[in-house]
This record gives sequence, structure tokens and C-alpha cells, in this order.
Amino acid sequence: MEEALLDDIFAAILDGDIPAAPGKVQAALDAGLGPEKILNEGMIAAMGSVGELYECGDYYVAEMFTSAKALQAALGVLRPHLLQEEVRAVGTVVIGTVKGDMHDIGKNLVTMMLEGAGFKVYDLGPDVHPSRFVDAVVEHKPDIVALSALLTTTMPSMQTTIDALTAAGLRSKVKVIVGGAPVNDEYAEHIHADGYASDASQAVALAKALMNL
Ligand code: B1M
Repeated sequence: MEEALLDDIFAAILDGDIPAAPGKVQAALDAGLGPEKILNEGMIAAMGSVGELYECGDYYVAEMFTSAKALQAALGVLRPHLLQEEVRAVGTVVIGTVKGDMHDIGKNLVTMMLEGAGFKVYDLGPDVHPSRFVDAVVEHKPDIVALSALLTTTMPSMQTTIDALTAAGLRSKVKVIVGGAPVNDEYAEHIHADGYASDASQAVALAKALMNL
């Protein structure tokens, strides 16, 4: 029963079935499946397969895009179940996917989990130029700047964003954390970020640790 419900979600996202995906998630919630299980074993697992199909040439960008839309539609149903009650503002984060990179699903999940943990989050969206990060730091005075990148070709934009913060005299005023599929601890160290998180829960743990919470 549980497996069948997760398979339905997996299939709806893999097939890019935008109208069906939210209903499949609702059915799993109604049957008592936990939101994190639905997210990890149904939705994110399906996106992993989408990536594999793209890599071997069975899917094109259009299919990847439709699957992403189906996941986003399904996330609308899951969102309230992933969020805990906000108790207090524990810190402020400016987040964005770096310049040249349109992938925003992972970044949106990180945003959602940080908000759930009580952070005030300013989400600048995808494809964010370093100067926009600088402007947002001046405007919102965050404790943390969180950078996401999904492409090996856009990882260097993390470095240029950090360089822009340094040039603007802001680097010492914020902690910079980085994440996204091709990013790792070594790269974070190499660009002098303050930390790397492999997924949304780790991003929350890292943000809390940097705030000494
Ligand atoms: Co693209 N894409 N894509 N894509 N896409 C990948 C990333 C790819 C791995 C597919 C593949 O070849 N297997 C590949 C990158 C190869 C590489 O560079 N190593 C790729 C490519 C090549 C491309 C294009 C270049 C294709 C083309 O046009 N020829 C193009 C680039 C466009 C651009 O950005 N300039 C492109 C386009 C697209 C779509 C627009 C169609 C769509 C994105 C839609 C959207 O995001 N709104 C898309 C999709 C959907 C994917 C895959 C299939 C799925 C990504 C995703 O949403 N995963 C992806 C394959 C894959 O990842 N297996 C692929 C689910 C998400 C929950 O995971 O984003 O990893 P993820 O986020 C995780 C963690 O990484 C982490 O936490 C999240 C939650 O656990 N995390 C952070 C992320 N950000 C963080 C920030 C933090 C901390 C943790 O802050 C501290």
C-alpha cells in the first residue's frame, strides 16, 4: 500500500503529469505517510531518475522541465506539512541560485526548511548576479548568505559572489554557506565559504550551528 502510493508519486513526477502529481501526494498524506518520506522517496527520487534519463538521452530538456513543474505543483500540497510552527526569528538568510543557473527546486526546499526552523529568508530566486547578492546584503543585513548551484559550469559564480561581497567590504559581516549537487566540502573550503550542506536538513543544521543555536 505504502509502496504503491510512493510509486504513484514517483510515476507522476517522472512522467511530468502536472495535474495528477498534487493529488497523488494528497492521497499519500491521507493514508498517513510522513511528508519527509513522500519528499525523499517519492519526489526527489523521481527527479534523480529524470536526471539519469536525461543523461542517457531518453529525456530532453522539455521533459526535465515538465517533471520539475510536476514536482513544484506537488510541493504546494506538501509545503504546510513540512513546515513547523514558526516560534521566533532565529536569524536572517539571503538565498539564491547563482548567476547563470536556472535550477531552483533544491534552493526552494532549503528556503522552506529554513523558514520552518524560524529563519527569516529573503529568496532572490534563480540566476542571481553577484551584485544583487551585494545589494540584498546591504538592504536586509542578513546573518547568512546561502548560495545554490546545480551546474559544474555555474559553481565558479559562487566564488565571484564571495569576491563581490569582499570587494563591497561585506564579507566579514555575513556567513556564506553553499550547496547543490556538484558542490562539496572541498569546494566550499577552496572558495573560503563558511560551510557546505548536502541537503535541506543539513542546511538548517549548518545555519543553526553558525548562529550558535
Ligand atoms: Co538541469 N541539469 N539543466 N534542468 N537538471 C541537472 C542539474 C543535470 C545533473 C542533469 C544530468 O545531466 N544528469 C545536469 C548538470 C550537469 C552538471 O553540470 N554536472 C543538468 C543540465 C546539463 C542542464 C542544462 C544545461 C540542460 C541544457 O539546456 N542542455 C540546463 C541548464 C539551464 C541553466 O540553469 N542555465 C538545465 C535545465 C533544467 C530545467 C530548467 C529543465 C530543470 C530545472 C527546473 C527548475 O529548477 N525550476 C532541470 C532539472 C529539473 C534537472 C534535474 C533533472 C533535477 C534537479 C532537481 O530539481 N533536483 C537535474 C538532475 C539531478 O539533479 N539528478 C538536472 C531535485 C532537488 C530537490 O535536488 O537541486 O540537488 P537539488 O537540491 C538538493 C541539494 O543539492 C541541496 O538541497 C536540496 C534538497 O535536498 N541544495 C542545497 C541545493 N541547493 C542548496 C543550497 C544550500 C544547501 C543545500 O545552501 C547552503
